Amino acid sequence: MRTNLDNVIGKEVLIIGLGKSGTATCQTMLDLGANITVQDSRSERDFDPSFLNYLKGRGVECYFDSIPPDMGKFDMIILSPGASPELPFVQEGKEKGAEITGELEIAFRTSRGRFVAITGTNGKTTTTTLVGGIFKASGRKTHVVGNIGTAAISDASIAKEDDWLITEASSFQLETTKYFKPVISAILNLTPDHLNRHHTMKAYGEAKAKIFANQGEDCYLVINYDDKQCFALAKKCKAKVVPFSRKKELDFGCFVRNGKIVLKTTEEEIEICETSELNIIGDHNIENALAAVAICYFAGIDKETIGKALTSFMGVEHRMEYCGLVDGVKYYNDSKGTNVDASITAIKAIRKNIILIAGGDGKGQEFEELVKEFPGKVKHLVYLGQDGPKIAKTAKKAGFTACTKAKDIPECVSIAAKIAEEGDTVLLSPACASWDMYDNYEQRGDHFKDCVRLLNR
Ligand code: UMA
Repeated sequence: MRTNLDNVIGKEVLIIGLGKSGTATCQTMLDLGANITVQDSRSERDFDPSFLNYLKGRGVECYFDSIPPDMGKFDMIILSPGASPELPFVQEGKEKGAEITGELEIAFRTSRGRFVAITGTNGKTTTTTLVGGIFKASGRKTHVVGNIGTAAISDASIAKEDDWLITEASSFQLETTKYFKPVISAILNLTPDHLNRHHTMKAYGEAKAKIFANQGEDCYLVINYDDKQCFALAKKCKAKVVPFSRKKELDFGCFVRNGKIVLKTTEEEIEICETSELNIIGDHNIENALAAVAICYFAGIDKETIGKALTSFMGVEHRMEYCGLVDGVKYYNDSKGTNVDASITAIKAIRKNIILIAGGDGKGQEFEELVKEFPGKVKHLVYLGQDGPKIAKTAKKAGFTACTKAKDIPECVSIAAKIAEEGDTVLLSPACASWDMYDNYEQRGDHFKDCVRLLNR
């Protein structure tokens, strides 16, 4: 276990949010001997009674849909990623002396394992899965954790010195870090997202840049050379910077030359594989592959293992996931396309004749950029959810009138199936979070796939 946390015995710790992160954090902090209070904005009846009994049995004080009356009593407040540090009662706790921190930071402090952390607006899950797969193929003891689904803290304390925690890190998780220091970090790209939480691009970029804030010369930062706004973050980095580029040959870093993925250092230049050997489609996936190659190379994995694992990788569920062919129409589930940039990337990966299903919780985004991608690509927009009408309004303003409203995913699929002709592609890529209609994007994607399966009957 790392320092900084061996002194929590008897300390008053408030954990905010009892989802995946909060529940696992609660378990870890109980094991470490802290006095725990939990707070969740949901009401008590939303939780499993046996779980609540367990908490009460272990002396945990619970506040559901209410706030602890004495915010001055806490030494530490641990936020779940979904909870903002700006919450007024969190600010009050801070003013009264509590340390404000988050689940990823606590995971780092409680773990002996080595962290690789991957962030960026898009591609995090694919790259994290890919890196995890390459690490596993190399025989390293690997935990694939973080925003991808398993809270890092769930595996943190069981990881040994030789274990690797391949961590997908969101801006929400990074925002509350203080000592977090991955051996290798990566920033894949930077485009607007989560602006309702971070308010400005500057603040969002700063949250992402915390991934390398504690890294020194013994560490690596892998970063997208082609994305100017992203690459600019590296100026402040003390780690060795390893750029990757899909567009330009580099003197040092990972890049594409004559259709081959090449890694070049001061000592050697190696060819990993042809980009045509990748099973994941689109330019963005070449970028994810370049980042993964750089991360794995600097973790000491040999080129054969990297090349073999890379070319056998089949992609990630809910991310441009092929769901089948019905009446000559291809269906793709990109429910993980929860922001404009992700959906633009999805549209770009398909050649033409797209029936796009989009909408949901837009998180304060504007949709002009999304709509700019429609000409020559999108035939029809089927929109749903809280911000679907905003997308349609933006499209109509730009002269794209082929828009149909649907009340839910089944109706979207049925409308899209009616409109689509042989050779077309139906693409669920909402450009929005799912939170207005589902618990998460996985549920939304699963529902979409179920609806597509029913079309086959
Ligand atoms: N809650 C509060 N107050 C708040 C906000 C939430 O009490 O102000 C409560 C909710 O009522 C709920 C709990 O907190 O009971 C949920 O906590 P959470 O939203 O932090 O969700 P977790 O279940 O802990 O899942 C989180 C990540 N969720 C978010 O960042 C919103 C998961 O990423 C991640 O997989 C998981 O930790 C494990 O690391 C999901 C996500 O949507 C996939 N991430 C965003 C994205 O990818 O765009 C960042």
